[in-house]
Amino acid sequence: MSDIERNGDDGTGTGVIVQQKPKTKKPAMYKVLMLNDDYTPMEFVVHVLERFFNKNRDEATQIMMHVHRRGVGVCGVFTYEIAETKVTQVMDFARRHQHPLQCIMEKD
Ligand code: TYC
Repeated sequence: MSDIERNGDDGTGTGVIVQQKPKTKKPAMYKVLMLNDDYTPMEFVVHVLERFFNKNRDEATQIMMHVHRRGVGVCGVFTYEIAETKVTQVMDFARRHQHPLQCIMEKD
């Protein structure tokens, strides 16, 4: 609804301010996705999910196996800045350990 309609302006240019539009907006959310590869050890992926996505061992194992079988899986959903930080942390950690693990973000 436009400001004019909400404020009761009937085309005469006069009206009553009923209520200001709430100014908060839900932030856009981004999925952080893990991609499968043939070389990263399963245990390393489980560790990444525990360390950076606060998953317990069972959840981490389920997500890792989903990625292993299906090729891609969701680690979590975050605001842009948090998602970007997670991706950077995972990619740096994987590179430091010389694993080809890939982590990406995509708009939810
Ligand atoms: N496919 C890997 C293996 O068989 C395990 C793996 C799972 C790698 C998930 C990456 O995101 C990944 N060792």
